[in-house]
Amino acid sequence: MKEKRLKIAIQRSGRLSEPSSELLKKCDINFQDGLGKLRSLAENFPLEIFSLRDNDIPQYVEDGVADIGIVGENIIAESGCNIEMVAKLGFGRCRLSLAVPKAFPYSATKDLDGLRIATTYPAILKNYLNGRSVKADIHNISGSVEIAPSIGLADAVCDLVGSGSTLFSNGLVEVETVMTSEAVLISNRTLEPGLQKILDKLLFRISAVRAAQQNKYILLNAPNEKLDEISQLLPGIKSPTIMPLAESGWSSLHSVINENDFWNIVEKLRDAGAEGILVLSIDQMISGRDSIGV
Ligand code: PRT
Repeated sequence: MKEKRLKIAIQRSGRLSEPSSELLKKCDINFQDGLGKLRSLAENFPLEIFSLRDNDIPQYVEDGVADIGIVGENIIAESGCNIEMVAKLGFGRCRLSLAVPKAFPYSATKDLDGLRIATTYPAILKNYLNGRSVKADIHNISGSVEIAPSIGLADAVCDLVGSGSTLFSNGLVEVETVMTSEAVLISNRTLEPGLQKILDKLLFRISAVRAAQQNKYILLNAPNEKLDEISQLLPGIKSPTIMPLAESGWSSLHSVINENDFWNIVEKLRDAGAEGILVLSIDQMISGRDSIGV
């Protein structure tokens, strides 16, 4: 019988392409002839990959052409497709914001009443404005939204913002966040059990990769009389591993620390007498209890 394969759609060329294929590689999934073709089969996991335009991905997943996909929350919200979000992926972070020319005396959303707003996200914007009883003239344009006010096409824009430098260099000021977004894994709502099983295996690997990205492995040497104090500083998964060194009176400690606390903890460790501190990145981290969700 032909082996079942889960079909995943990722962006063919754009901001999410590289991080999406990187994530699959970190899950130890290899593709015949690499990625970049429209269709590719994984060699060591029952996965088939489609490289598509990201705007098309929610519809393909809803229709079952692809079983799962990686796409930004902004695209999902705009599509209105009936799909399931199964995991946040931690990349492609941005926000969809309203922005106005610098000279605009903006104080609240109602200041946009009756004005023209250019965007590539008309459905999200309409919904947002309706919720605030603001009636504006929404101009749906397909790109270069940020130049719309300077060429007289609109009074304001609603566009994706990363660093904010595009808005700044076009003389625009961000005034409201309509939504925040990151890349998520989406799934068709009615996956058959065999495909759901493959998705569960993929999610297990993604969860291990994501946990590893958020943590670092730390090794250090400490004088025995400082072990208690230094151990207290290392939260780890459970308690730190402690092993005696060849030099008497000294021990080696191994633990895992979260990247958010990283510098804070390392400084405290050094002040408490730790020496030879080594920090390593982790490929995968499997705790057995962690799960990723949306
Ligand atoms: O051709 P295709 O339809 O596949 O791709 P696309 O042109 O629609 O999308 P692409 O590759 O530009 O972005 C893919 C996804 O990346 C988006 O749908 C978002 O989920 C996410 N993302 C994250 C961003 C940004 N950050 C981002 N900064 N998408 C677009 N931008 C653009 C923004 O539109 C603006 O033009 O970057 C500019 C602003 O950047 P800053 O850093 O100057 O603020």
